[in-house]
Amino acid sequence: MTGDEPMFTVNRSHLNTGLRGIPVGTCRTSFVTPTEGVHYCGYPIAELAHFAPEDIVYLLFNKELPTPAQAEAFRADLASRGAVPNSVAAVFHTLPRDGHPMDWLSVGIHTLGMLDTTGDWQEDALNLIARMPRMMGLLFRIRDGRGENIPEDDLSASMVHRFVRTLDLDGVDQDLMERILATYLVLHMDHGGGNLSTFTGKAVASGHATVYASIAGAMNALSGPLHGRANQSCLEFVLRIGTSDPDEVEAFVRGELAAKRPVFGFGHAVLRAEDPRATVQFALGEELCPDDENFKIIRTLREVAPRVLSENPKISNPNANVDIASGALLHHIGFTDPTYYTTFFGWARVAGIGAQILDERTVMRGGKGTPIYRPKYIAEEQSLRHLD
Ligand code: AMX
Repeated sequence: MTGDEPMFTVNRSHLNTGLRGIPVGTCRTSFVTPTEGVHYCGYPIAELAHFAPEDIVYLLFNKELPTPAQAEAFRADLASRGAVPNSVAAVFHTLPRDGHPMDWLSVGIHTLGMLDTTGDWQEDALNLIARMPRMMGLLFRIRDGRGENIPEDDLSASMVHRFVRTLDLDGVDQDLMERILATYLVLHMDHGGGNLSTFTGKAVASGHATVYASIAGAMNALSGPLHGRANQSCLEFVLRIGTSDPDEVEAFVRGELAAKRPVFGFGHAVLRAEDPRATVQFALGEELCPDDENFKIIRTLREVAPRVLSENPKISNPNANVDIASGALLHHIGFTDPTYYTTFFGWARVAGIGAQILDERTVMRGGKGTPIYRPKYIAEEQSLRHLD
């Protein structure tokens, strides 16, 4: 294929559709297919689900899974970058406690950037990834009013362990929490080049704003209810159902559809089968918490909702999406407030967005990088006029 062959024809009907389906660039970290969902650097996500998050960060940045020696060296590299300055906690103490956790996350990333930006795309992306676990733990604790007596960070530990250790919640099974969070992070790290938060992060970076400013912008994009915050809405939906009785769940689903409300956790813009990330999390739930009340509800929903949704031929995919199961699992391990859920999604995405920013800034166009984003907008209802 030559560089000048047409790939796509833009018609007037494509305008004001949010660039939906219009090719704008290439992505080296992941792609999504209708049946196998997201693939990271070619590997279907189902094959990667049980890797350690650090190995998948390595994959996204290096495009190959690490050998054992490379994995060990990469963990040591992250450990050397992970220290979070005390002033991050000081800034968190000044924030409104009822501010949304995603706004806290964005402020936290900006704060890290103000304290220590090197200006090197790779250094800054890896530094931010290494600092996320501690920053996330501080965010949860201080927003919850538990800002005192925070355990010291252990930089040599895994990313997930550092978060769980900082959080130091009473009465929870920390091993279970680590297992579920590790899988959650791996499943959510990347999802192609054009999803809103990734696109936003790359767009901000294209003007040579810092990695921190770019990823804080991406987190703001992710916070919207039509994007990352859907996982918060999903668990709120499950809690509203409140029963795993199939007849009652079916009546609830039909009631939501009749009221023109979405059946959360089902449907997808690209996938045409159950999202493998949902399948992985259902299997994890069957193994780890089969009797959890919310898990029982989503198990019933998984049976009932696709059947009911398929009655409407307009719905392209009646099957479960990634968000159906993650909330029930997070709730089971002690995260009972769904307003925090999107911060886990954001934490994971820092890796994919960071890797994509690095590719766009240092690899694309033979290393020159993608130029500053400037799509064309066509003037509407603006005939030329002059002041009399
Ligand atoms: N419940 C109710 N209606 C649904 C539906 C669902 N689960 N899934 C699709 N539809 C409706 C759409 O709203 C649309 O209606 P319209 O023609 O009146 O606008 C019609 O069916 C056709 O939609 P589609 O082509 O199948 O999907 P889409 O690309 O327009 O939307 C999505 C995809 C995810 C927004 C939609 O399936 C939805 O709203 N699902 C419920 C909310 C949810 O779970 N969101 C999390 C998505 C996971 C993710 O991507 N992070």
